Formats: sequence, structure tokens, C-alpha cells
Amino acid sequence: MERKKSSLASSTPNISPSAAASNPYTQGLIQFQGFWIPSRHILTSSIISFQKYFQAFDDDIIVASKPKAGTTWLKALVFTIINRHSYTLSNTPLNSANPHQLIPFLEMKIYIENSNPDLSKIPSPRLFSTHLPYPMLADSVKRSNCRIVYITRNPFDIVVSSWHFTRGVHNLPDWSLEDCFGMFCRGEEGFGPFWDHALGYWNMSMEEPSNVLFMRYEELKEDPMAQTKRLAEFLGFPFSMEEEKTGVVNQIVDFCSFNNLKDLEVNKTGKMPRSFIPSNKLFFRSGKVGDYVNNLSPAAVERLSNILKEKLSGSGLTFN
Ligand code: PAP
Repeated sequence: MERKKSSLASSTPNISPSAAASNPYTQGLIQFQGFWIPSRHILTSSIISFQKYFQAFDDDIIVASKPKAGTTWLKALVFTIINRHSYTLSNTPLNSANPHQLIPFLEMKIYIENSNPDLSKIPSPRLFSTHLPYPMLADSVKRSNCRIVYITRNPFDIVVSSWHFTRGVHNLPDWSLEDCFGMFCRGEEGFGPFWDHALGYWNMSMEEPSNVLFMRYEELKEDPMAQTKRLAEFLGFPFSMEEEKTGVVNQIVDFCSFNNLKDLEVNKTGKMPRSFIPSNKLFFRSGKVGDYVNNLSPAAVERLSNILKEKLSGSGLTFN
């Protein structure tokens, strides 16, 4: 099926400095193709390479998300579901590698390391990930029948998670939540604005439900069994009756749970090679829904709720 081409995706960079870039506590964001991109990764050129050279296959699987929406968790689930006939849970590579190593980022890993890599020999289905918004995906992804799984999360928890993570990664103990929150509300955060990011995938999941699956962190928390079965079905690797009866789904859910993953040695003390992230443990903080109430004032919650109401109006997409 021919997918819609985005007017935002173009090979011509449109870079303008952000007010945030002059703030010593922020990552130095630049506006690029309509979104805010963290410039520290030299991401703009890797994004252009990805858009220019990536050739999608119909059986590719792409995990897509905004940072801190549940990417690590979803990668663990996707990897385990797809590879469940090759590995048992005691010998899965997830025991010795962080999920991000097993499902690499297209723009933040693959096309940074090589501007035109040969990805054709990777066994199928190839598993990739991205934090890029839908309009910035390579046209070949949009034209192919590959499957995209998108995960989102209530933005209040995303802001708080992102604040903790950024302070930890960049050693910024003095960076205030107020600063971080203000930027989020202006849409000035990595791969933001949040609402445009979510809307791109939301709309595609409505238009092409067999190509784009829209998942929510909160639903995965509430009913991980049902959501894991839904995910496996969408990926084309559904669980058999026998697997359901013998507890395979349950075992995968338990293995990929926050408590299990965070206690694996690789995620307690490990660090990914050539990564700017100092420790894998930064990907596992509290893993809760609604943790924001301990950090955001009711006035802040109301402010962001009003912004969301306006930005998402008429789309059918809502966040509780
Ligand atoms: P990333 O985009 O940098 O990869 P991502 O994995 O999307 O980050 O989000 C990290 C959040 O998911 C953290 O949330 P918190 O700060 O509110 O705690 C992290 O704790 C949570 N998380 C990581 N793994 C899991 C898991 N298996 N189950 C539930 N939550 C998880």
C-alpha cells in the first residue's frame, strides 16, 4: 500500500538555533524538519542518511517512540516474542545485553556509525527502532508494508522521567524540573513536540491499522498479558493455544517486567559500548504509572492538560 508522503520530511535541513540551546542545562536542541532534535548526536546528518538510503523490507519491524515512553520495555517484549523459538528465557541475549543493543536505533546508532550501511544481510525479520516522528521516517518505510509499533505514555510521567534521565546522563543536579517542564510545554524537547509526535503515529494507526500499532505504557501496565498477545498478533507471531495454556505469555511478561529487567547484572552495572549514556541502570528508574503527582504541582498539570486539549482537539487522541 502506498503511504502518505509527509510534507515535513525533506532532504533539505531547516536548522534554526533554539533558545534552549543557550541554556547550559539543556541538551542543545535544534529545530529540524518541524521537530526539536538533540544536536549532540550529530543527528541531523544521520537522519538525512537514513531518509536517503534506508530500504525497508515488508517484514521489517520498527519500534517507534518518544523518549521515556516505554521504549526499553517494548524492545524487550518485541525481541522476546520474535525470538521465542530460538532462545529460551534462560539463554536469551537479553540476559547479557540491554534491549537497546538488540533493537538498535536507526538514527541514533546505525546511521551515525555508517552513513550508508549494508543492512540487507540481517536475518529477517529485521528489528529496528526510532525516536523519530512519523513524518521524518524514510519514504521507503512509508511505502513498504513493514510493521511499526508505537508506544506512548501520559506526558506528565514522560516529563518527570525525562528530567531524571537527563540530569543523570549529563550530570546536571541543578537543572530544575520547572525549566524542563516549561520546555516540554513549548514543545522544545528531544523529538518533540510531544503532541505532534504522538499524532503522527496515531493518525497512521487509524489509517493503516495493519501497519502501525499504537500502544500505551499505561495499558501495558494494566493488562500486560492482553497487550502482549495483541502485540504478538500484530507482529505476525501470535501465541498458539498451546503456548497460552502452558504459560508462555505469562513467562514473557514476567521476564520483561521492570523488576526482572532492572535486576539483571547487565542493566545494573552495564554500559552500552560507544554510548554517551554512562550506565544502563538509567533506563530503569521507578517504572510506575502516575509518579508525576510527586513532582508536578496541580497548576502545572492543569497547564499541560490545557495545552494537550488544544493540540489534540478533534483527533480522537486523549491522555488521562
Ligand atoms: P528511552 O526512550 O531513553 O529508551 P524509555 O525506555 O522509553 O527510555 O523510558 C524509560 C522509562 O520506562 C523509565 O520510566 P520512569 O523514569 O518513570 O521510571 C523506566 O523506569 C521505565 N521502564 C523501563 N523498563 C521498564 C519495564 N520493563 N517496565 C515498565 N517500565 C519500564
